[in-house]
Amino acid sequence: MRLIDTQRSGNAWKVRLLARLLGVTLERTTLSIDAGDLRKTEFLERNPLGQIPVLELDDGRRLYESMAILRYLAEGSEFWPSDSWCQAEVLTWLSFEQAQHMRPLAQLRLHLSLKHDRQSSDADMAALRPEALHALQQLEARLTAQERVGTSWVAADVPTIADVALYPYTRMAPMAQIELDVYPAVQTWLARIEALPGYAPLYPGRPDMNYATTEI
Ligand SMILES: N[C@@H](CCC(=O)N[C@@H](CS)C(=O)NCC(=O)O)C(=O)O
Repeated sequence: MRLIDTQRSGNAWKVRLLARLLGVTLERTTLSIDAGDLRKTEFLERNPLGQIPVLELDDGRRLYESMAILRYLAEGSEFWPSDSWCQAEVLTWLSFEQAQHMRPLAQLRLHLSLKHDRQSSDADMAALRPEALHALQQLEARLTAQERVGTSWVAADVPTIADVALYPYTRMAPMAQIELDVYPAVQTWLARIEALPGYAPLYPGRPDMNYATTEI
């Protein structure tokens, strides 16, 4: 299987992280958003939605959208529990990640730390900040509630694809100019994910570069 990604994408990081946690080897084609690779016909033929990550199966089929890719890769593992109630809980938190969490955090990171084309005081950035804070407060509340019932993870009593999906943009929140100090349960959870066997940082073998801005 081949993953089409970019080095800095949090959505692609989810897929590389899960693959490493599962011990699955993915070939990689790493593109550059800055160089316009995602607007080229060759890429748009692979994903008409024009976004990475894309997973290419050995038989030529392609999957896009990180949630769908995580679900596919996790089949048969604890990261996609077999119990239907647990599956529904995982879907709840995957949906939260896509609808409320990823967009404000990713947009703030993109403009304030990668493109440097906005100030935090600009109207669009200022509007995103409360959305991002609200999402982190929701995650903190969920993890605190889970701890009360003796569970360390977002959706189940084992790590699932919901934890994997929520990890990258939470970890990179400081690049969105949001500090994580006021979210103790979130910080403990991040450390727990980083202690899982197979944990993959954003840049291979370089956990010190999780906030790096270079495309290489
Ligand atoms: N909902 C999608 C979002 C994917 C996404 O936003 N990808 C970004 C990189 S992190 C991208 O391809 N951006 C380029 C663009 O939208 O032009 C997913 O979860 O996979």
